[in-house]
Amino acid sequence: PLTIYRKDYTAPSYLVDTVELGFDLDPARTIVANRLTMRRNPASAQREIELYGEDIELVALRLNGKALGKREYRLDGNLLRIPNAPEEVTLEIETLCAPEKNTALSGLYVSNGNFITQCEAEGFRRITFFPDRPDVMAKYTVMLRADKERYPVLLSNGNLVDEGMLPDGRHYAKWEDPFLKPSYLFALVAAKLVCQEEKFKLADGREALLQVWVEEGNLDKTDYAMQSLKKSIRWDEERFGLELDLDRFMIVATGDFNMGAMENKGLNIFNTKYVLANPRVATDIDFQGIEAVVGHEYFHNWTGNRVTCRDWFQLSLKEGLTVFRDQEFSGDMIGTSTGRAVNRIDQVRTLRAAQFPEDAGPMAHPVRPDSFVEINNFYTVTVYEKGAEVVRMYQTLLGREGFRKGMDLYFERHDGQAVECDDFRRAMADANDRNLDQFERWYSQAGTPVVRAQMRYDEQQHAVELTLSQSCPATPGQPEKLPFHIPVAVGLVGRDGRDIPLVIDDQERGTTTVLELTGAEQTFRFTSVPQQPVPSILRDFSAPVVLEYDYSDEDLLHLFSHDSDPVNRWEAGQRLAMERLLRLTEDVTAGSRLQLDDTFIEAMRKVLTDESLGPAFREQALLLPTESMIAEQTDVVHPLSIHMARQFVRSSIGNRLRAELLAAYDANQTPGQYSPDAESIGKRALKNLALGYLAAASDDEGIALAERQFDEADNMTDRAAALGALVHARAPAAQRALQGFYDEFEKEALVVDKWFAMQASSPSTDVAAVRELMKHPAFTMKNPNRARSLVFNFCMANPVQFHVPDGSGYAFWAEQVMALDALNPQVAARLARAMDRWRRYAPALQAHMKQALKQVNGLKKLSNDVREVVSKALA
Ligand code: B3K
Ligand code: ZN
Repeated sequence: PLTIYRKDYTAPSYLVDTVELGFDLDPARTIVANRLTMRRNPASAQREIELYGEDIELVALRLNGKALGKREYRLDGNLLRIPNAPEEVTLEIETLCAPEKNTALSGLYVSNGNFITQCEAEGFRRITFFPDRPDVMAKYTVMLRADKERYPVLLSNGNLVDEGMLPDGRHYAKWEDPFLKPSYLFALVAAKLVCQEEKFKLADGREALLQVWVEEGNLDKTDYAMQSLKKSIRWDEERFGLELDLDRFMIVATGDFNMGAMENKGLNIFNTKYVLANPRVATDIDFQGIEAVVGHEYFHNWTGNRVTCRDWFQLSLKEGLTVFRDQEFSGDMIGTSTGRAVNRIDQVRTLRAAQFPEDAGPMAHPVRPDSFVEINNFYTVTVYEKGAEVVRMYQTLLGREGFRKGMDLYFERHDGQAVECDDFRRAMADANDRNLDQFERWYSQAGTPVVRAQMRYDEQQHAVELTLSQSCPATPGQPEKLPFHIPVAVGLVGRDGRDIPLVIDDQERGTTTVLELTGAEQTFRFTSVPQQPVPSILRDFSAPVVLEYDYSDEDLLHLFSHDSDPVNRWEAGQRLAMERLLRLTEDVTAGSRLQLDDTFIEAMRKVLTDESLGPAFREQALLLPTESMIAEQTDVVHPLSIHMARQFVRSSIGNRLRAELLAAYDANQTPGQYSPDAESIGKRALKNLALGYLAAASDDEGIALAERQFDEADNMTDRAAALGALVHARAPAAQRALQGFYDEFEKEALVVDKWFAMQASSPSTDVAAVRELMKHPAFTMKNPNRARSLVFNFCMANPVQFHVPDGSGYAFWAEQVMALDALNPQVAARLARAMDRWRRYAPALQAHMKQALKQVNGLKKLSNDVREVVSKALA
């Protein structure tokens, strides 16, 4: 397959002014008429018109009214070229496609009888021939025609300008989008749907019509999405002065969707998972996910749509920035400072559990990649989550106001344009009169930097010298790295647990200050420090780095009890736990007796019983690092040892903190009507964490509690937590509960997904059991949510069974990747990544993994998507 390089970018040869699309929608045979007005791009030396088309049949092609003969254009693979075209051109293109055969869910497809589109990144070319690249922005008019009874609702981007009846029971709707947009933001929906709608007053007094469209029977699950949309609109007005620019904003939910949601202009299309919720079927985490994703897609309207990407290498320009915006939105919606911290801790956890491993593996790439084979493989945690950290660092360096100034300048300069990550960085620098040249390395260098800190206390001078040094491991194609510009937020915690006021160069710097590490090594000197402090470094996780500091247990316990920065307070607990988990993992492998010290248990007891801390924070503090996080810290990974070590700590906590856990369980009940507010969510989280630990202990009381909770709970959060506890503890009641759960929720697809997921990730579910589950009538590989719930969860969230010594888990993986690739390459390539870190496993496992990878790579007929992932893994 062909590798595409960022350095090879050239401007488009022709620009498109207007696009008129006509659709005659038919599942088997849809006719698309496309009328384009184009003109030569003065910025390009290229004279040929270049259009892309994929899996569509060209029926007719006319240029300035004249049909083009076979010799007047060339069609090689997916590229249609028209040489010698005049300066100004009107192209008329007629094509055919078969939406019902489109299992890749890219382009125009059918989901449960409804027409849906997904065009990002390169799906528009599966609808019509077009210069399908984000730097070609045009005005669209869309005419939809379809059978009225089967498809009563006809939607596209922008405003509805006309509708009416046609002969033979068909009807039409005409939509006009007043804004310039790239083709990847085009969307249409032709469907049998119903909507919840509302008029909403915007800051400038205009009224906008907001709609959430779902299948009949789901109108009882749209409230939260609608509320989240209204909150998002308000928040963007208030925090960034950005207003909704359309009279109408629509969200459509579909059950068949490759990812979470899509920000098409004025017509966001969502996976049902991020729209549908009520207390009966959705958990707290689902509610939070809806708020975040509704916000994310809405915020794209400015960061992504009004200002878009020049090319797909710049993807993080819109994604990193928009994730940062949705994170800030979620934080502001919680409001309280510990609430925000808990939110931040979740972000750190995601980064460590998913992005750090990616950055250390065969698919490592910079936030702005230099090359790719298949762009869909680069919608990654690096581009999204690390990209968001990079944006967050501007705010940390420039302050909130400085960041806002940078945003204002960015829009002032680039509204209506397709730009690069560098343009964003320049806006931040210029608006604040700062030099951010070195900061560019966050975009160009892959890998997680390691910051090593050392502290020296000078008793005579009452001064602290903090020496920070940085390095970054090699990544594919980047053997050497240059120093990054790293904001390191620091505080000094005194013996009394209070922050010591910071003084550098005779300047008072408050109790937390941001040090800027730009060299390979730098020393910062703090004066007026009366006693030797414990340093609290990287407060609020001020940069996406690994921090190394030789903390003693005593230091960590001190920070765990006193650090005024809640993120570092949590971090101290994680360090205490990680140290023990690593040692215990070695003990399991060596066959030594397992022991957990009182110091650790006492620290956990203290946090569990500290009423001054909110329940949400206590839950985070008591949550152990995940098995994948532990694996990342070991040289040779033995998944079973890690699992057993972690289970040992879990059951020890369950046994030794039994009374306190029971008390926390009782104290954090949330009687009365369910509400997904932060405080109640925190209480349920702590209560259910306690339940999990109690169920992992050796007596039966926890199990009995879980059974009771399962039977009595009136909301999905508590139901699912209880069921999970029963299943994971292999309780005798688990089977009955699973059956009851299925019977009750058989008709709720998203709950059936949970049912599969819970079993797939349970260490009692082996390969044979997964194969059995795949025969269940409710299972299908064609639906991405369902495939993820069972197959992905087994391969990615059940390390004990996936990594069984005989390699049967890997053989299963190979089989499923190949089967899925034939249906849906994008989704298959995601599953392919389960093998990313294969070189880190014990040699016997490695051999089996390599064989499975080779088996997939040996397939002649393989998508570029999967080919890129497996060949990079083997390289
Ligand atoms: N921009 C879309 C992602 C499209 C993925 C294409 N494979 C969703 C989002 O990030 O908001
Ligand atoms: Zn996005």
